[in-house]
Amino acid sequence: MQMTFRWYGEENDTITLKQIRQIPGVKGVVWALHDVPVGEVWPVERIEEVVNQAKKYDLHTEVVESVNIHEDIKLGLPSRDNYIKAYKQTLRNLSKFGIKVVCYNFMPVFDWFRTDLFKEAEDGSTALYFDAKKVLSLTPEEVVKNMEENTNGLTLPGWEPERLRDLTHLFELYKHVTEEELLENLTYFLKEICPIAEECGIKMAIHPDDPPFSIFGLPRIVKNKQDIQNVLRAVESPSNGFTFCSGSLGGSLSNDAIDIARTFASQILFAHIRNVKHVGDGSFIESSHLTEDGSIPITGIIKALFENGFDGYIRPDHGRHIWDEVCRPGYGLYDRALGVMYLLGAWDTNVLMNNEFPSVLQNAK
Ligand code: DNO
Repeated sequence: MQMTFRWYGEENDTITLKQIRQIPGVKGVVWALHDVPVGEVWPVERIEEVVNQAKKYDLHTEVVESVNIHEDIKLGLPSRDNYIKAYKQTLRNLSKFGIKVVCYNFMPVFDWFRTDLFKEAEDGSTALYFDAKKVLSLTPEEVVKNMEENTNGLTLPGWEPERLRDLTHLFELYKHVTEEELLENLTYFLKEICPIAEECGIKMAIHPDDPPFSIFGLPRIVKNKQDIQNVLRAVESPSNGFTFCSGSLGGSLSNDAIDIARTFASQILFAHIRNVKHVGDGSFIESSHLTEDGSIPITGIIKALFENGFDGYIRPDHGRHIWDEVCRPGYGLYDRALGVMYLLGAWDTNVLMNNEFPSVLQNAK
Protein backbone atom coordinates (compact mmCIF):
# COMPACT_ATOMS: atom_id res chain seq x y z
CA MET A 1 0.00 0.00 0.00
CA GLN A 2 1.28 3.41 -0.82
CA MET A 3 -0.14 6.67 0.53
CA THR A 4 -0.71 9.56 -1.88
CA PHE A 5 -2.42 12.96 -1.76
CA ARG A 6 -4.38 14.78 -4.46
CA TRP A 7 -2.80 18.01 -5.66
CA TYR A 8 -4.17 20.44 -8.24
CA GLY A 9 -0.92 22.06 -9.28
CA GLU A 10 1.15 25.11 -8.44
CA GLU A 11 -1.21 27.59 -10.02
CA ASN A 12 -4.44 25.97 -9.02
CA ASP A 13 -4.26 24.71 -5.44
CA THR A 14 -4.39 26.35 -2.03
CA ILE A 15 -2.02 23.65 -0.80
CA THR A 16 1.70 23.53 -1.51
CA LEU A 17 3.98 20.60 -2.23
CA LYS A 18 5.97 21.59 0.84
CA GLN A 19 2.88 21.10 3.00
CA ILE A 20 2.11 17.75 1.38
CA ARG A 21 5.69 16.62 1.90
CA GLN A 22 5.24 17.21 5.63
CA ILE A 23 2.24 14.91 6.01
CA PRO A 24 3.65 11.68 7.42
CA GLY A 25 3.66 8.73 5.06
CA VAL A 26 2.70 10.52 1.84
CA LYS A 27 4.89 9.31 -1.00
CA GLY A 28 3.36 10.88 -4.05
CA VAL A 29 0.88 13.37 -5.46
CA VAL A 30 -2.15 12.42 -7.49
CA TRP A 31 -2.40 14.99 -10.24
CA ALA A 32 -3.79 15.97 -13.63
CA LEU A 33 -3.48 18.70 -16.23
CA HIS A 34 -6.86 20.10 -15.33
CA ASP A 35 -6.72 22.89 -17.89
CA VAL A 36 -6.21 20.70 -20.96
CA PRO A 37 -9.64 20.43 -22.60
CA VAL A 38 -11.18 16.95 -22.54
CA GLY A 39 -10.19 15.02 -25.65
CA GLU A 40 -6.91 16.84 -26.28
CA VAL A 41 -3.47 15.28 -26.00
CA TRP A 42 -1.55 16.16 -22.83
CA PRO A 43 1.67 17.84 -23.99
CA VAL A 44 4.95 16.22 -22.95
CA GLU A 45 6.41 19.52 -21.68
CA ARG A 46 3.45 20.13 -19.40
CA ILE A 47 3.68 16.63 -17.95
CA GLU A 48 7.39 17.02 -17.43
CA GLU A 49 6.86 20.32 -15.62
CA VAL A 50 4.58 18.76 -12.98
CA VAL A 51 6.80 15.72 -12.56
CA ASN A 52 9.82 17.95 -11.93
CA GLN A 53 7.94 20.17 -9.49
CA ALA A 54 6.95 17.15 -7.40
CA LYS A 55 10.40 15.61 -7.63
CA LYS A 56 11.89 18.63 -5.88
CA TYR A 57 9.88 17.61 -2.82
CA ASP A 58 10.65 13.91 -3.11
CA LEU A 59 7.11 13.16 -4.19
CA HIS A 60 6.33 10.86 -7.08
CA THR A 61 3.67 11.42 -9.74
CA GLU A 62 2.82 7.81 -10.58
CA VAL A 63 -0.95 8.27 -10.29
CA VAL A 64 -2.99 10.52 -12.55
CA GLU A 65 -6.58 11.43 -11.69
CA SER A 66 -8.13 11.78 -14.17
CA VAL A 67 -7.58 11.70 -17.90
CA ASN A 68 -11.23 12.45 -18.59
CA ILE A 69 -13.18 10.77 -21.34
CA HIS A 70 -14.79 12.83 -24.08
CA GLU A 71 -18.59 12.53 -24.20
CA ASP A 72 -18.41 11.32 -27.84
CA ILE A 73 -16.62 8.18 -26.58
CA LYS A 74 -19.29 7.59 -23.94
CA LEU A 75 -22.00 8.19 -26.51
CA GLY A 76 -20.34 5.91 -29.07
CA LEU A 77 -20.40 8.59 -31.80
CA PRO A 78 -18.31 8.11 -34.97
CA SER A 79 -16.03 10.92 -33.83
CA ARG A 80 -14.97 8.78 -30.84
CA ASP A 81 -12.10 7.21 -32.79
CA ASN A 82 -10.24 10.52 -32.99
CA TYR A 83 -10.67 11.09 -29.28
CA ILE A 84 -9.49 7.56 -28.54
CA LYS A 85 -6.44 8.22 -30.70
CA ALA A 86 -5.68 11.33 -28.66
CA TYR A 87 -6.19 9.37 -25.41
CA LYS A 88 -3.64 6.78 -26.55
CA GLN A 89 -1.14 9.53 -27.29
CA THR A 90 -1.70 10.99 -23.82
CA LEU A 91 -0.94 7.56 -22.33
CA ARG A 92 2.24 7.33 -24.41
CA ASN A 93 3.30 10.78 -23.24
CA LEU A 94 2.56 9.91 -19.60
CA SER A 95 4.52 6.67 -19.85
CA LYS A 96 7.69 8.63 -20.65
CA PHE A 97 7.57 9.84 -17.05
CA GLY A 98 6.85 6.58 -15.26
CA ILE A 99 3.11 7.08 -14.73
CA LYS A 100 1.66 3.78 -13.52
CA VAL A 101 -2.05 4.32 -12.91
CA VAL A 102 -4.60 6.44 -14.74
CA CYS A 103 -7.90 6.94 -12.93
CA TYR A 104 -10.93 7.80 -15.06
CA ASN A 105 -14.69 7.57 -14.93
CA PHE A 106 -17.44 6.84 -17.40
CA MET A 107 -20.25 8.95 -15.96
CA PRO A 108 -22.42 10.65 -18.58
CA VAL A 109 -22.54 14.46 -18.46
CA PHE A 110 -21.71 15.01 -14.81
CA ASP A 111 -18.72 13.81 -12.89
CA TRP A 112 -19.43 13.61 -9.10
CA PHE A 113 -22.08 15.96 -7.82
CA ARG A 114 -23.57 17.35 -4.59
CA THR A 115 -26.35 19.78 -3.81
CA ASP A 116 -24.29 21.76 -1.23
CA LEU A 117 -20.55 22.23 -1.19
CA PHE A 118 -20.30 23.89 2.23
CA LYS A 119 -23.05 22.43 4.38
CA GLU A 120 -22.57 23.22 8.04
CA ALA A 121 -22.18 20.17 10.27
CA GLU A 122 -22.92 19.89 13.99
CA ASP A 123 -19.32 20.61 14.99
CA GLY A 124 -19.24 23.88 13.01
CA SER A 125 -17.15 22.49 10.15
CA THR A 126 -18.58 22.42 6.63
CA ALA A 127 -18.66 19.58 4.16
CA LEU A 128 -20.07 18.38 0.85
CA TYR A 129 -23.71 17.37 1.10
CA PHE A 130 -26.14 15.45 -1.07
CA ASP A 131 -29.75 16.35 -0.42
CA ALA A 132 -31.84 13.65 -2.06
CA LYS A 133 -35.05 15.67 -1.86
CA LYS A 134 -33.47 18.81 -3.29
CA VAL A 135 -32.16 16.87 -6.30
CA LEU A 136 -35.69 16.00 -7.27
CA SER A 137 -36.60 19.69 -7.42
CA LEU A 138 -33.52 20.88 -9.33
CA THR A 139 -32.97 21.00 -13.08
CA PRO A 140 -29.58 19.92 -14.45
CA GLU A 141 -28.85 23.60 -15.20
CA GLU A 142 -29.51 24.51 -11.58
CA VAL A 143 -27.23 21.72 -10.38
CA VAL A 144 -24.40 23.05 -12.54
CA LYS A 145 -24.99 26.64 -11.40
CA ASN A 146 -25.07 25.52 -7.80
CA MET A 147 -21.77 23.67 -8.13
CA GLU A 148 -19.96 26.26 -10.22
CA GLU A 149 -20.90 29.28 -8.16
CA ASN A 150 -19.81 27.85 -4.82
CA THR A 151 -16.24 26.83 -5.28
CA ASN A 152 -14.25 29.57 -3.53
CA GLY A 153 -13.22 30.62 -7.01
CA LEU A 154 -11.38 27.36 -7.63
CA THR A 155 -12.10 24.78 -10.32
CA LEU A 156 -13.88 21.54 -9.53
CA PRO A 157 -12.41 18.26 -10.76
CA GLY A 158 -14.40 16.77 -13.59
CA TRP A 159 -16.47 19.93 -14.10
CA GLU A 160 -15.00 21.11 -17.37
CA PRO A 161 -16.93 24.19 -18.54
CA GLU A 162 -16.61 23.16 -22.20
CA ARG A 163 -18.42 19.93 -21.44
CA LEU A 164 -21.28 21.54 -19.58
CA ARG A 165 -21.88 24.41 -21.98
CA ASP A 166 -24.77 22.81 -23.79
CA LEU A 167 -26.61 20.62 -21.34
CA THR A 168 -29.85 20.46 -23.30
CA HIS A 169 -28.05 19.08 -26.33
CA LEU A 170 -26.09 16.56 -24.21
CA PHE A 171 -29.24 15.34 -22.50
CA GLU A 172 -30.88 14.98 -25.90
CA LEU A 173 -27.98 12.81 -27.08
CA TYR A 174 -28.19 10.56 -24.03
CA LYS A 175 -31.95 10.21 -24.20
CA HIS A 176 -31.83 6.88 -25.97
CA VAL A 177 -28.59 5.51 -24.52
CA THR A 178 -29.32 2.52 -22.30
CA GLU A 179 -27.00 1.16 -19.61
CA GLU A 180 -26.23 -1.79 -21.92
CA GLU A 181 -25.16 0.58 -24.68
CA LEU A 182 -23.07 2.65 -22.33
CA LEU A 183 -21.28 -0.53 -21.23
CA GLU A 184 -20.73 -1.45 -24.89
CA ASN A 185 -19.19 1.97 -25.46
CA LEU A 186 -16.94 1.51 -22.45
CA THR A 187 -15.94 -1.94 -23.72
CA TYR A 188 -15.11 -0.47 -27.14
CA PHE A 189 -12.94 2.15 -25.45
CA LEU A 190 -11.15 -0.38 -23.23
CA LYS A 191 -10.49 -2.79 -26.11
CA GLU A 192 -8.74 0.03 -27.93
CA ILE A 193 -6.94 1.48 -24.92
CA CYS A 194 -5.81 -1.55 -22.89
CA PRO A 195 -3.24 -2.90 -25.39
CA ILE A 196 -1.60 0.53 -25.57
CA ALA A 197 -1.77 0.93 -21.79
CA GLU A 198 -0.10 -2.48 -21.42
CA GLU A 199 2.69 -1.43 -23.79
CA CYS A 200 3.12 1.73 -21.74
CA GLY A 201 3.13 -0.06 -18.36
CA ILE A 202 0.04 1.89 -17.36
CA LYS A 203 -3.04 0.52 -15.62
CA MET A 204 -6.48 2.01 -16.15
CA ALA A 205 -8.54 2.35 -12.97
CA ILE A 206 -12.20 3.14 -13.48
CA HIS A 207 -13.83 5.20 -10.73
CA PRO A 208 -17.33 4.32 -9.50
CA ASP A 209 -20.25 6.61 -10.18
CA ASP A 210 -20.79 9.28 -7.57
CA PRO A 211 -23.51 9.08 -6.34
CA PRO A 212 -23.95 5.43 -7.32
CA PHE A 213 -27.38 5.67 -8.89
CA SER A 214 -28.95 7.22 -11.95
CA ILE A 215 -29.58 10.95 -11.83
CA PHE A 216 -31.89 12.85 -14.17
CA GLY A 217 -32.55 9.57 -15.96
CA LEU A 218 -28.94 9.29 -17.20
CA PRO A 219 -27.49 5.79 -17.50
CA ARG A 220 -24.84 4.80 -14.91
CA ILE A 221 -22.81 1.61 -15.12
CA VAL A 222 -20.37 1.56 -12.17
CA LYS A 223 -22.77 1.66 -9.24
CA ASN A 224 -22.38 -1.62 -7.39
CA LYS A 225 -20.60 -4.96 -7.11
CA GLN A 226 -22.28 -6.47 -10.18
CA ASP A 227 -21.42 -3.44 -12.32
CA ILE A 228 -17.78 -3.56 -11.25
CA GLN A 229 -17.70 -7.24 -12.12
CA ASN A 230 -19.15 -6.46 -15.57
CA VAL A 231 -16.55 -3.81 -16.30
CA LEU A 232 -13.64 -5.94 -15.15
CA ARG A 233 -14.86 -8.88 -17.21
CA ALA A 234 -15.61 -6.78 -20.29
CA VAL A 235 -11.95 -6.78 -21.32
CA GLU A 236 -9.41 -9.26 -19.98
CA SER A 237 -6.26 -7.24 -19.50
CA PRO A 238 -3.90 -6.53 -16.62
CA SER A 239 -4.47 -2.88 -17.51
CA ASN A 240 -8.21 -3.05 -16.87
CA GLY A 241 -8.59 -2.27 -13.17
CA PHE A 242 -10.61 -0.41 -10.63
CA THR A 243 -10.50 2.61 -8.32
CA PHE A 244 -12.20 1.65 -5.08
CA CYS A 245 -13.98 4.72 -3.70
CA SER A 246 -15.59 4.11 -0.31
CA GLY A 247 -17.48 7.39 -0.37
CA SER A 248 -18.92 7.02 -3.86
CA LEU A 249 -20.02 3.44 -3.30
CA GLY A 250 -21.17 4.42 0.18
CA GLY A 251 -23.61 6.93 -1.30
CA SER A 252 -25.96 3.98 -1.49
CA LEU A 253 -26.57 1.94 1.65
CA SER A 254 -27.26 -1.13 -0.45
CA ASN A 255 -23.55 -1.34 -1.33
CA ASP A 256 -21.48 -3.43 1.06
CA ALA A 257 -18.16 -1.61 0.81
CA ILE A 258 -16.25 -4.23 2.82
CA ASP A 259 -17.47 -7.02 0.55
CA ILE A 260 -16.52 -5.01 -2.55
CA ALA A 261 -13.05 -4.28 -1.14
CA ARG A 262 -12.57 -7.95 -0.30
CA THR A 263 -13.85 -9.24 -3.63
CA PHE A 264 -11.80 -7.00 -5.90
CA ALA A 265 -8.72 -6.37 -3.72
CA SER A 266 -6.29 -7.68 -6.34
CA GLN A 267 -7.81 -5.51 -9.10
CA ILE A 268 -8.00 -2.39 -6.97
CA LEU A 269 -5.19 -0.23 -8.26
CA PHE A 270 -6.11 2.86 -6.35
CA ALA A 271 -8.28 3.42 -3.27
CA HIS A 272 -10.07 6.62 -2.31
CA ILE A 273 -11.11 6.44 1.29
CA ARG A 274 -13.61 8.72 2.99
CA ASN A 275 -16.68 8.42 5.15
CA VAL A 276 -20.21 9.67 4.60
CA LYS A 277 -23.00 9.96 7.11
CA HIS A 278 -26.46 9.07 5.91
CA VAL A 279 -29.11 11.25 7.45
CA GLY A 280 -32.23 9.47 6.21
CA ASP A 281 -34.23 9.80 2.95
CA GLY A 282 -31.13 9.05 0.86
CA SER A 283 -29.35 12.29 1.82
CA PHE A 284 -25.80 12.21 3.14
CA ILE A 285 -23.06 14.51 4.39
CA GLU A 286 -19.35 13.81 4.04
CA SER A 287 -17.98 13.27 7.55
CA SER A 288 -14.45 12.89 8.91
CA HIS A 289 -12.61 9.68 8.02
CA LEU A 290 -13.23 8.25 11.50
CA THR A 291 -15.43 5.15 11.35
CA GLU A 292 -17.70 6.25 14.20
CA ASP A 293 -18.41 9.60 12.53
CA GLY A 294 -20.20 8.15 9.52
CA SER A 295 -22.09 5.24 8.01
CA ILE A 296 -19.12 3.58 6.27
CA PRO A 297 -16.94 1.09 8.19
CA ILE A 298 -13.59 2.65 7.26
CA THR A 299 -11.49 0.42 9.53
CA GLY A 300 -13.33 -2.65 8.22
CA ILE A 301 -12.49 -1.63 4.66
CA ILE A 302 -8.82 -1.17 5.51
CA LYS A 303 -8.82 -4.60 7.18
CA ALA A 304 -10.44 -6.17 4.11
CA LEU A 305 -7.89 -4.53 1.80
CA PHE A 306 -5.01 -5.62 4.02
CA GLU A 307 -6.19 -9.21 4.39
CA ASN A 308 -6.75 -9.61 0.68
CA GLY A 309 -3.33 -8.42 -0.37
CA PHE A 310 -4.17 -4.91 -1.60
CA ASP A 311 -0.97 -3.52 -3.03
CA GLY A 312 -2.08 -0.32 -4.74
CA TYR A 313 -2.05 3.39 -4.17
CA ILE A 314 -4.39 4.93 -1.65
CA ARG A 315 -5.41 8.49 -0.82
CA PRO A 316 -7.64 10.15 1.72
CA ASP A 317 -10.61 11.40 -0.22
CA HIS A 318 -12.64 14.56 0.34
CA GLY A 319 -12.33 16.06 3.77
CA ARG A 320 -14.43 18.54 5.69
CA HIS A 321 -13.41 22.21 5.80
CA ILE A 322 -12.11 22.70 9.34
CA TRP A 323 -10.15 25.23 11.40
CA ASP A 324 -11.41 28.04 9.13
CA GLU A 325 -9.51 26.79 6.14
CA VAL A 326 -10.48 28.41 2.83
CA CYS A 327 -10.00 25.84 0.11
CA ARG A 328 -11.41 24.00 -2.86
CA PRO A 329 -14.58 22.15 -1.76
CA GLY A 330 -13.59 18.81 -0.27
CA TYR A 331 -9.89 19.33 -0.88
CA GLY A 332 -8.49 21.21 2.07
CA LEU A 333 -5.27 20.31 3.81
CA TYR A 334 -6.25 19.75 7.42
CA ASP A 335 -8.99 17.18 7.36
CA ARG A 336 -7.36 15.18 4.60
CA ALA A 337 -4.07 15.16 6.54
CA LEU A 338 -5.97 13.85 9.57
CA GLY A 339 -7.42 11.24 7.22
CA VAL A 340 -3.94 10.15 6.14
CA MET A 341 -2.94 9.54 9.74
CA TYR A 342 -6.12 7.62 10.50
CA LEU A 343 -5.73 5.39 7.44
CA LEU A 344 -2.06 4.72 8.14
CA GLY A 345 -2.88 3.99 11.79
CA ALA A 346 -5.56 1.53 10.75
CA TRP A 347 -3.22 -0.11 8.25
CA ASP A 348 -0.34 -0.40 10.74
CA THR A 349 -2.69 -1.96 13.29
CA ASN A 350 -3.42 -4.70 10.78
CA VAL A 351 0.27 -5.15 10.15
CA LEU A 352 0.87 -5.54 13.88
CA MET A 353 -2.06 -7.92 14.33
CA ASN A 354 -0.42 -10.00 11.65
CA ASN A 355 2.68 -10.14 13.85
CA GLU A 356 4.69 -8.04 11.50
CA PHE A 357 6.29 -4.71 12.23
CA PRO A 358 4.93 -1.53 10.69
CA SER A 359 7.57 0.24 8.66
CA VAL A 360 8.03 2.79 11.41
CA LEU A 361 9.00 0.19 13.94
CA GLN A 362 11.26 -1.45 11.42
CA ASN A 363 13.09 1.84 10.99
CA ALA A 364 13.62 2.00 14.73
CA LYS A 365 14.92 -1.53 15.10
C1 DNO B 1 -14.20 14.37 -6.96
C2 DNO B 1 -13.57 13.18 -7.49
C3 DNO B 1 -13.96 12.85 -8.90
C4 DNO B 1 -13.01 11.81 -9.42
C5 DNO B 1 -13.34 11.36 -10.80
C6 DNO B 1 -12.46 10.21 -11.19
O1 DNO B 1 -13.77 14.91 -6.02
O2 DNO B 1 -13.74 12.08 -6.67
O3 DNO B 1 -13.89 13.99 -9.71
O4 DNO B 1 -11.74 12.35 -9.46
O5 DNO B 1 -14.65 11.00 -10.90
O6 DNO B 1 -12.46 10.09 -12.57
